Amino acid sequence: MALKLVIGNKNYSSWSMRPWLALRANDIAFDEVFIPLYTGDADKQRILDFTHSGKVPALIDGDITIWDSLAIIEYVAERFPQARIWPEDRASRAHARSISAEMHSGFAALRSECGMNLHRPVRAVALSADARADVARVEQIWIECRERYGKFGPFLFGAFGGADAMFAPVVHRFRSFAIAVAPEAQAYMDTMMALPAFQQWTSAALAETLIIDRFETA
Ligand SMILES: N[C@@H](CCC(=O)N[C@@H](CS)C(=O)NCC(=O)O)C(=O)O
Repeated sequence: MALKLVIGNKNYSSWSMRPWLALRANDIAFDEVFIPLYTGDADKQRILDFTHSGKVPALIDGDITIWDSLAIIEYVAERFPQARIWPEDRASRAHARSISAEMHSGFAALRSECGMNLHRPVRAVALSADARADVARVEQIWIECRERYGKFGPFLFGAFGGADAMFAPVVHRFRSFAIAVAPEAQAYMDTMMALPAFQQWTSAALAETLIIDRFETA
């Protein structure tokens, strides 16, 4: 039975984007179940019918349901070891998991001040000190990875993997909020933006017409 990935609006749902990219960039087949977010009780119930968390993304693999973006990426890594979602080397894998968990649990200021909204015209806004600190930390993470693993390829640990999937929406945030970054970080963003799976998500997002007012403020 094909995997099913339940996702929200591609324009806004950065959590949906992460496992979607992990699957698509590795050519793992799945059916996409799109449920528009914040439209009211009926769509919320459709999400609840898949997962009691009431949130997307969720991955359905037969009678197994996995919810939460990072748990899905971990599951995909186990289920499809040939995809090499995490680096083979134990120390590098620990590093990749650390930055992925840091992304998953942190960066609240950046997330709230620079929401992912692919339709939004590129425009800078004044960021709080906390958001600026988040930007600096993301740059540091990317640059450190590029210094350590650049010899293996252009992504954080060489080939595209779980950590890249976790940071992909940040590339859109930096781009659309015109956040200037160091050349090494910009090179990583360019690599990500050239990834076919990233481009597929982006063009599907730009084709969406649904507007979620609460995300159109920045
Ligand atoms: N920590 C969760 C966050 C999931 C989440 O917040 N999803 C949002 C969309 S990006 C959602 O489903 N919102 C719909 C709702 O709360 O009704 C993850 O990593 O998957």
